[in-house]
Amino acid sequence: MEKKILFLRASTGWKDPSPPLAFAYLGRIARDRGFKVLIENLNAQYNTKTTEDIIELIKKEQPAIVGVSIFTNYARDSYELIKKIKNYCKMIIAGGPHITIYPEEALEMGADVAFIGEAESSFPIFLDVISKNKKLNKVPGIAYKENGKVKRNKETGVILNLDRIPIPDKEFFRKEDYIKIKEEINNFGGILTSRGCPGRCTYCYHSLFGRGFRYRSAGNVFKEVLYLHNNYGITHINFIDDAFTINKERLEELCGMFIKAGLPIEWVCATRIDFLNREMIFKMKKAGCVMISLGVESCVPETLIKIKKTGNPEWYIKQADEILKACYDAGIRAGVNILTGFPWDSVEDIKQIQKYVDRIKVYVTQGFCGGILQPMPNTEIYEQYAKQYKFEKWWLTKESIFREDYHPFFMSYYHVFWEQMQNNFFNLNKNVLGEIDRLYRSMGKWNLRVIVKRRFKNSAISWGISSGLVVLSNISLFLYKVSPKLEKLLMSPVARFSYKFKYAG
Ligand code: B12
Repeated sequence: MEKKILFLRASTGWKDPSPPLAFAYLGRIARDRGFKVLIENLNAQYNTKTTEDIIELIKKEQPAIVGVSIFTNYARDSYELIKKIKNYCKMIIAGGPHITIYPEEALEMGADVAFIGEAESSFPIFLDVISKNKKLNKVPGIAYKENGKVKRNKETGVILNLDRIPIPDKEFFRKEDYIKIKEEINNFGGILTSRGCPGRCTYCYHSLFGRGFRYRSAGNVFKEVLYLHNNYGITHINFIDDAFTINKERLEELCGMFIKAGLPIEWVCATRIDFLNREMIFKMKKAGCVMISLGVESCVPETLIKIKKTGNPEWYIKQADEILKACYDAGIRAGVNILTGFPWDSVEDIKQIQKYVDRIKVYVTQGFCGGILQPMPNTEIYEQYAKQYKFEKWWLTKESIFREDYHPFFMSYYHVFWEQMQNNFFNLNKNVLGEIDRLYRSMGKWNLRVIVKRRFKNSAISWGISSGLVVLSNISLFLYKVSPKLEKLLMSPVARFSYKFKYAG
């Protein structure tokens, strides 16, 4: 009988616009070892399948292995899914950033095997062992139960030569799970070109890929670009690295390859402002870069130092200004991430950020992003404050507000981080929260301006439409406070229309 593996991701309050790369990497490894690969990402933005559908699928396909991928913020949803499907599965394995820290938790919650760290080295050995009915003690980087006892094998360590990992395969994903309208950006173009980040930011999770920066060669990365372009007609590449521009020489080499190939491919990336300069930005533009997302996070000196973003806030703010100006001059859209919700945040701090946002916004031509701090386990901030603020293991108890796919209209563009604000992990007082609320709404207002401006060049028309959307968002916010059901009833047609409008023509 054909061996099958089914990869699953639970549905969460925050949908995936793109296919999870983990399944593309691991799917390829499984396929190369003779497994038929099935994927059901219940969190894909247009996947409407239910847990019952998954149970039916498991009964029909009888996969030898069911693999679940887990981030901290949806660990609870994932464990619920595991509980419901457990009786129908032969073997459940779990992996991902959260499981790397808490493999035992996954076993307690019903998984048979938990993968610790990067799985490209352990997973092939695991598949071989399973296929030959050998013992799991031969597999590095896993935890499992034997006779009721948890066993944890020796770890694999990070993978040093990333070029040796086979290029992730996107053939297992259904396009319609991620793309509804023809004009929507084809999100299959995500590429990870490096692992690890030398940064020390105290809020950032780095337990999976570590702090040692490892990178793929320019040639190896470009091979993936060509694979996506030739096989899937991808013309939009999203480099999803934490800081894509860390290695300047490689960036230049890669830019040279894009320029030489002259293909109709545009690309976007994210990075830190201390790994960029004007010259690099202009070269990136020439090579097809259309947007850079910058992890600025704050302008408050005390915060920048406390979160270990920089030891020199004055230099940092100047550098951010220069980078933003260079992106503007080069014609690359700039996105700026702003993070708030730190335990020490005061009304004055948030007002200072508001002033900063107002000052730089003309250069923020992609819009603002970021969020309100969700303390991820094994980060410095979590370790320091979890006990004090009593949010230890919050992922097991905190339920997301939105259990169904519909989110109120105001969250679509205007107040994306509204739900994160409700979590209030650090018991911030009403005044600080009120200021944070205002800050993110003003960033949302700017985002609407830039989104609409990209479609309508006439400034009076674009101003009119974006102002209309701000008014509609505020109506939605008001209605939601009166009654979420009423908001859904009245605003879901608006949400549907605005979605089509965004991608039409
Ligand atoms: C792209 C991305 C996203 C995309 C997801 C798109 C998608 N389709 O997956 C978007 C933008 C939607 C997103 C959103 C969020 N993200 Co995000 N994201 C990333 C990013 C940049 C890359 C993820 C990736 O593809 N990595 C490459 C793959 C190969 O790695 P991987 O998924 O970890 O898989 C490897 C192992 O974990 C393991 N593995 C994974 N799954 C499985 C399953 C099995 C069965 C096995 C055996 C092994 C295994 O094997 C893989 C190969 O080594 C990472 C940072 C990073 N550098 O990884 C953050 C990251 C994963 N995100 C993170 C967070 C916090 C979030 C948000 C909560 C953001 C927020 N502030 O609110 C949301 C929540 C999403 C949700 N669904 O609820 C954290 C997770 C930390 C944690 N403890 O879980 C990370 C690590 C960033 C960080 N440093 O803090 N994210």
